[in-house]
Amino acid sequence: MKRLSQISDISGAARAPDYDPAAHGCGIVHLGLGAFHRAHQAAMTDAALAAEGGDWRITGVSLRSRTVVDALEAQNCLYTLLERDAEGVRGRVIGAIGKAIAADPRASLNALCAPATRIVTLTVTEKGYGIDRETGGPDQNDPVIAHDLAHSDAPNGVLGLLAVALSERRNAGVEPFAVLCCDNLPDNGQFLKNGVVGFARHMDAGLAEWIDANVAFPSSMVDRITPAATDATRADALALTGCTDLCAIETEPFTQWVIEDSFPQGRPAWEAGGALFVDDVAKYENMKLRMLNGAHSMLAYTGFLSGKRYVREVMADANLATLVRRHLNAAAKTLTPLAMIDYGTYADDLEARFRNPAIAHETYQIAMDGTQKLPQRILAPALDAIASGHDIRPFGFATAMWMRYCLGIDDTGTPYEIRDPREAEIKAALDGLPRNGAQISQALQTRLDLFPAALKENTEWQTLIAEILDTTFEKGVSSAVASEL
Ligand code: CS2
Repeated sequence: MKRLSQISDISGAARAPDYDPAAHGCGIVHLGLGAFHRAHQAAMTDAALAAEGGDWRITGVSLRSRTVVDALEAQNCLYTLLERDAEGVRGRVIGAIGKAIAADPRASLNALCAPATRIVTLTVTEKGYGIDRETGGPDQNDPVIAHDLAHSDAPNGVLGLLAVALSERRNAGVEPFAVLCCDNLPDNGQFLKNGVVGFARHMDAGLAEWIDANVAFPSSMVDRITPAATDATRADALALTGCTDLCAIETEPFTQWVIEDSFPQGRPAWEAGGALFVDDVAKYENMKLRMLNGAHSMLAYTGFLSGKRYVREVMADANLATLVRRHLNAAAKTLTPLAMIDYGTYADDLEARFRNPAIAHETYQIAMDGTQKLPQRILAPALDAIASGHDIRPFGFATAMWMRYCLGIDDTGTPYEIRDPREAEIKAALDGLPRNGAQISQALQTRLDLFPAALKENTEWQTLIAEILDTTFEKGVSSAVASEL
């Protein structure tokens, strides 16, 4: 069987890039070479290269695993992107990645320092930055940050890599790159800027000032539901291309990228892939975080605890689907109006995307890292709902379901891993507590610094969560769901 490595190898029904990838140099370094990057920013860059060309291929850096790098390098960094929906599956081979490198500080720094690198993009997940949400600076309790502060000659984390690379560029008289955060965090450009400037301050105050004044950190909102690839992904890629492709990934047809247009050294024509350039991303980001991601987190905990493996199964359950719509409506009420967008239509479209029968998106995957997701997805809109006198029940319900999930055992008695970077703290907070809603809720709210004071002091919020949790303990999660209807 042929292994995908040349565009000319593609004999099946997949579409090959409309340009010659080898004719384009690299101008972007991407940190975090996971499926989401390959389904989203790399696909948009591919469209930009086809439309307007330019030396904008991507050097992808995998910060953790070598596996994806070896697999990509063995196939000349080409891979098949499948789009699935009720109509079927379509495939396209992406040529935008020019090179892949694994966690090797010097190789990563060389790529970051190359004068041709004009943009650095990142998808490292919420926890991957090592930024302390309270101070906005580097989290000194994070082992990667601690290592990098002590060894700035060989940084492993993103703050260290960016600060050291910017320092080397400054010393060499090379213009800085623009840094484009593509993770689901509010005001993600400023968030990352604060982290990098904070890290640089530990190295050299002058460097921190220079980064603050000279480096662009545009914010962006990214959206494309991308489940983990499976054997079915690889089998369909083979059928469509005629080639074995170990890097094939699958996603939904929908894609959205809203970007602040701040790229002093230029950028690819990402509009060609559907990107929207705006002056202020914040409203789009809040819409997506509170509606899509907030509903996702709610349905992930509730669905997982109800025995639903995939989002589509949650949506096929009439009671759960009603709660998803309730959550979307409640989240929409916390948003300020956005020109050209009707939040009701956006909610309809989200429901349709969640229902996509061809996408196998696991509730357990979305449930991961709750401590990193809850603040911006559930707690921030809950605060706004309180301030404006709107119903807080949907947010209290989502929070109670996360707390129920934190127990690590479902109603059938099956244990599971919580999969959260703060799992040890969650376990310590709950250790020895009886199944009592008020006590469990209190413990998680006081022992983890996630909950804003205005929520901790709100008696309606407290009573709501304790009651919902008690219903799950006394009658099970399905009764708690039914009581909401
Ligand atoms: C999901 C997101 O895993 C999660 O937490 O909510 O990854 C979601 O699928 C993407 O943000 C969609 O763009």
